[in-house]
Amino acid sequence: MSSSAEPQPKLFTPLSAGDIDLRNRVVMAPLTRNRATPGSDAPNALNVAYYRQRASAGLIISEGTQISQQGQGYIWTPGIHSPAQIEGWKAVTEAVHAEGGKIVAQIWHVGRVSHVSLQPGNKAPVAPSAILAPTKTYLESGFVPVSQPRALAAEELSGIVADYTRAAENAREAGFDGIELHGANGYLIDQFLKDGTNRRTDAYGGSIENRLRFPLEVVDAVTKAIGKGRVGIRVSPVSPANGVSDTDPQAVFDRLAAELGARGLAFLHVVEGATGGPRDIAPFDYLALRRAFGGVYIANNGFDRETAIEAVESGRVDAVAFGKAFIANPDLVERLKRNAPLNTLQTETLYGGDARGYTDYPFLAEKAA
Ligand code: 8OZ
Repeated sequence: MSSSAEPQPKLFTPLSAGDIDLRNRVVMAPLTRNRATPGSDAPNALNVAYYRQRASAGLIISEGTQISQQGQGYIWTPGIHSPAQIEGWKAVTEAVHAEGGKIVAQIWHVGRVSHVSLQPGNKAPVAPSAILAPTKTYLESGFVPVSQPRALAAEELSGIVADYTRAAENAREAGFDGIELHGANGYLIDQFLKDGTNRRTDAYGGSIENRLRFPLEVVDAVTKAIGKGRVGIRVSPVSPANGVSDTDPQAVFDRLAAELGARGLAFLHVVEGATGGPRDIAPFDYLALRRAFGGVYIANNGFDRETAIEAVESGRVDAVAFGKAFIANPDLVERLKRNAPLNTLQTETLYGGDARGYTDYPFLAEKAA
C-alpha cells in the first residue's frame, strides 16, 4: 500500500494534450475488436459497456473507425459516416464522460488493406500505387488475403480528404473529445508516407515532401474543421505491419513530426518498433522524432508497469498507451497504481464474437470477492 508520504509516479498524474485534459498518463490504445452491429457497422450497447468499463484511462483512443465505406478493410469494424453510426458513438462518449473519462475517435481509411466484398460496388480497394499488400483481412468467413488495389487518381484525393473532414465533424457531433488520425500500421496515410507502397510520379509521390502532401492535406483539413487542439495522429515509423517499408524512415518521420509540430497538434502517438512485436526491429531515434514534434508524445508498444513508469518519470515520453493489457484489464490504471496482478489475455476472442473476452474480464474487486 502506498502511503500519502510517497509521491505517486508521474504516470498517474494529469496531462494536457492540446485542448484535452487527461487525469492520468495511462492511455488506452486503439484496438480493433470487430463487434459493431452487423449491417450498419454502428456501435451498440455491448460496445458502450466495453468502453464504459475502461473509462478510468487518462484517454481512450477508440478502435479504428472507418471514414467511409471505401475506407473499411475488415468486417464489423465501426464507421463514423452514417447517422446510425454517429448515434451509436454518442452513447459510447456519454458513458465514458459519465465516468469522468476522455475519448477520441481514431479515424481510419485502410487504403489497400481491404477486400472487394467490403468495397462500394464490390470494386477494387484504393491505394497510392497498385501494389498488392502481402497481408490478410478478416471477413465473416475468417482470415482471407486482401484484394488487388488500384492506384488513386490525383483528382480523387480531395474527395478522401473531404471524407476525413466529415468524419472529424461527425466525431465532434458524437461527443468525442477529439480525433486521432490513423497514420500507422500500413493503412492509407502510412501507404502514402512510405516509399515501398508509394511509387507515384505525380505531386503525391517521390520526394519526402511529395509523400507528405496527402497526409498533411488531411491534417490541415481536420484541424481546420475541429481545431488543432483536438487532433492527434498515430504513426509507426519502422513497423512492417501490413507489408509497408521505407528506405529512410528517420528522414520521413522527422520531417513529418516537424510539420505536425508547426501545426500545433494535440499529440503524436508513436508505435515504437514493430506493431505488437519487437521494439528493436530496426534502429530509430524516437527522441529525435519527439524533439522534431515538440508537443505531447504518447509512446506505445510492449510497455509494462515498470517501463511505463520509468519512461514518463525520466521525461522521455509524456504518456504511455497500452493495448493488450487494456483488453484484459478494464481497471488497468488501478492495477498499475497498486501493482496488482493483471488478467491474462484470451487471444481467441480478439476479433468478432460477443461479450466473452470483451466485457467479461474481471475488475480487481470482483476477483477478490
Ligand atoms: C488488428 C486487426 C485488424 C486491424 C491496426 C487497425 O493494426 C488495426 C488492426 C489490428 O492498426
